[in-house]
Amino acid sequence: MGMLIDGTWHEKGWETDEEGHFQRSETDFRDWITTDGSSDFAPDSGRYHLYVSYACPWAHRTLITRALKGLEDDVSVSVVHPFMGDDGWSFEDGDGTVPDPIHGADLLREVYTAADSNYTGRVTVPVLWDRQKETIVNNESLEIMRMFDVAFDDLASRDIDLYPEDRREEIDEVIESIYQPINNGVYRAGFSTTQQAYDEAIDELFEALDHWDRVLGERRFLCGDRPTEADICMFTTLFRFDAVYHTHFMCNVRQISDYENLWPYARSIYQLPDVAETCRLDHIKHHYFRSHPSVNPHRIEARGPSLDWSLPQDRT
Ligand SMILES: N[C@@H](CCC(=O)N[C@@H](CS)C(=O)NCC(=O)O)C(=O)O
Repeated sequence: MGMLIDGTWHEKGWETDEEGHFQRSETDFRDWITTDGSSDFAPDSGRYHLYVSYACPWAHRTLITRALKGLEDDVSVSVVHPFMGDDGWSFEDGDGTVPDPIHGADLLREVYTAADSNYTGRVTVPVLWDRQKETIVNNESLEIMRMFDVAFDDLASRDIDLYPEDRREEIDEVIESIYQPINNGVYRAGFSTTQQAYDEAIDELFEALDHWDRVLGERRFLCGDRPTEADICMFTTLFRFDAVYHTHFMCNVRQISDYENLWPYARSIYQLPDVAETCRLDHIKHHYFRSHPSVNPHRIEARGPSLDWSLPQDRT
């Protein structure tokens, strides 16, 4: 694992502050695809290419949105190998790995230096590449998800609006409110280097999960009776929770499968059309257990649990 500094690779782990709190870096490529000509990037079938890891919860958001909207024929995809070692993400052969058709890259960092030969920053997934301008449009999952949902709506082969106009404020609030305690909370717990930083993260995480379990006792989805982007953001963390975060990141106060509402709710998202195909527990377990030597130095992959995500659920 490492990062690019002025276009050169340096081996470097994640940062924590002096009190042991995990620090996540900001992403750098933040252009937008728009339908009204207000940016250099217009939605177009075949123009954009998405680089993902099946293991990564942030990249998974973009894959689910692409699937739910039916954009598979419009946005092509490359999938990195689940193991992230000293060289970062790679396109090494593996079950489910899909090579880079544009640069023929061996390593994901080549895609970043192709966009900016002096790039400084972490080499993360997801990445949205523009074949026409030969650059990275954006590498922030929430923004890529939003572009697929809104800007690509006319190309979408499935009529589903995950960011309906009348719920936007609420959806933004929910996404924001689950980010620190839940989506990033599992990382804050797992990568903390002091007891105090871990305790803070765990308290916030389980308080938030308990809260949303109660809300989901009253509501079908996080923002009402239809799935929205907020549910996708919640789901990618819930899907990894019992298999990885519970053990690997020591988020072991409760499991998602212990929750009365969160568990059937998470299954109901998994069971939406084409979502299951984006879910690769093998890549998820391989990545987390083997790629974080500071957390799991012997890189042993934990066996369980055996959960049936296709178990019927009667949420209506
Ligand atoms: N803010 C980014 C975060 C993406 C991210 O951190 N991806 C992780 C994989 S789960 C990654 O590629 N990490 C590589 C690294 O930090 O070196 C987003 O939401 O898109």
